[in-house]
Amino acid sequence: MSNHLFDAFRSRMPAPDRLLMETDDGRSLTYGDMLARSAQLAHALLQLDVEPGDRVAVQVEKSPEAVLLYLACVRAGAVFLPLNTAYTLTELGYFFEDAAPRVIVCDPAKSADIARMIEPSGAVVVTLDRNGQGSLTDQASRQSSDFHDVQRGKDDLAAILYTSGTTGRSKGAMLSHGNLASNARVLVEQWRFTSGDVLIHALPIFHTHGLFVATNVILMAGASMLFEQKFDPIRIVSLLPRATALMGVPTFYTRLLQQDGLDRQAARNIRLFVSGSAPLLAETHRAWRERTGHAILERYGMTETNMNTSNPYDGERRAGTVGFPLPGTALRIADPDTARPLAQGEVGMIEVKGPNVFSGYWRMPEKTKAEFRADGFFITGDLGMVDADGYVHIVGRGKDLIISGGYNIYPKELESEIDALDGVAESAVIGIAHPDFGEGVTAVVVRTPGSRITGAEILGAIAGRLAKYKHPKRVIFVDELPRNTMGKVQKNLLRDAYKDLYAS
Ligand code: MLC
Ligand code: AMP
Repeated sequence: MSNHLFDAFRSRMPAPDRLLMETDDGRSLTYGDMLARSAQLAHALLQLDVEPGDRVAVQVEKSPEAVLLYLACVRAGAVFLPLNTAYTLTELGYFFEDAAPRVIVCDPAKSADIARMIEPSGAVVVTLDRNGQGSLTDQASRQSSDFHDVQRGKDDLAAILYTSGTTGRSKGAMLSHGNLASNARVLVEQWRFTSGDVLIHALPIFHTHGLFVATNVILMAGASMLFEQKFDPIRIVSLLPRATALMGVPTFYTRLLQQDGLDRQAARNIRLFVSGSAPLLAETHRAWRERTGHAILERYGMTETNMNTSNPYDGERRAGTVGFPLPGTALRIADPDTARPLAQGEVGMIEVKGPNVFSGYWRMPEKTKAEFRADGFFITGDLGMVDADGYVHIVGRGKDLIISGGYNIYPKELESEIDALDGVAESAVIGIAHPDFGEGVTAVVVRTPGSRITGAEILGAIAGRLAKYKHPKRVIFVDELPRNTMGKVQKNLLRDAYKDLYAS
């Protein structure tokens, strides 16, 4: 039977004894192990009555088993729904209600709370731990290591990834087998991955970057990865001589530059450093080149579209740009209001179309419609321009979004929480240049008359409700927020006023 995405991996699979991954706690997994164990997990999913198209929501720590579970979902025809391990129970409640998963896979510490929370929905809650009796891994160990992959075509869903929305509710981006397979194939070709490559994988695997860019590219190339639980710059420098490639968010590169051991000698075996998910400062690009002799290759993507553009493998990797549209992806710059295509050099909305672009938001036809043009181009929300040589520059965002260390934070979500507190009249949450995270989440708050609410009290109130990475790094109190004549808060004035807040 044909299973579009897994067949694509299978077609490039090396000999069964080739290494797929080695972990920082000394475990290794070959391609043969991957085939057998993902088959066992796929059987275990079917035993839980998972049917094609059913969602399997997964909030677990990074591990080989988590990757195997992703592949098992693909093979069983299920829709993999990974969730950031930082999400609180409050945040999870929304995702479970919206996605209505058949199975929820979580860490043992959370399973009782989650089971209680979703009780009426009928979803099954299981854990993935290696030693736990009754865990999915345990159930899988008794299954056959042969599995007939469930038939899935290129338009069938492989995954749903939630992305926060500018106006509140998170939206589930529906990604098909074809979206993932086509993008991985293009990236393998563009970045010249072969079965001889060894990638340092230190990204989380619940977002596009770590899961679809890094992991899918490795599977599609039949290559190997050094699979790190966390990003630890000292350890990454020590791993460089054993690897040929590294993919990271800009914070990886700025933190690595602080390591004395980072030099040409350490990077002697590396052929490619890739950066994405947030803007890489031209200054970081230059410093990296000086220290290692390598020009970082910057690319641009998003959850809804996978990767859209990349700097060239051969040819100039131009600092401050995200390179050229990938083969098969059409990119244009349009007037955000009228959709009129703009000329080269003009700044406007980046719009994209291609096999990489998702089919829509889960159960949100209206929101889906609003973010596509009539001719099928997706409106990214990023503002950019194309220079005379065809390089795409991202010059800003048309959406109120903060990117901190590669994670997206929508101010609206924080503002709603803060505004609801006693003693707060209103708030504006902004991103301010931050030397480590790129942008630092900052809350500017107006107290109600007579209120003495403190920053610590505000942070205390959102702890347990919102994931830690979303929390403001600073809370600033002001008498009033600047507004334009329409009454809209002028966040640009606030960003200007506090631009040096985190300057080191
Ligand atoms: C952790 N913290 C963060 C944070 N990460 N705060 C803001 N922004 C972040 N990104 C919090 C922690 O909870 C902690 O709080 C404090 O900050 C310091 O933590 P740390 O130990 O320094 O953080 P660390 O665990 O080292 O994580 C930093 C990081 C991580 C950069 C390694 O954030 C990371 O892996 N980012 C990658 C995100 C990613 O994969 N994005 C891709 C999205 S896909 P406290 O108070 O407890 O000390 C996408 C599409 C595309 O965007 O194009 O790729
Ligand atoms: P996400 O919704 O988490 O997938 O984040 C996608 C957003 O990250 C994009 O819409 C961009 O705003 C941003 N992004 C990704 N890569 C880059 C890059 N190389 N430079 C600037 N912004 C980027």
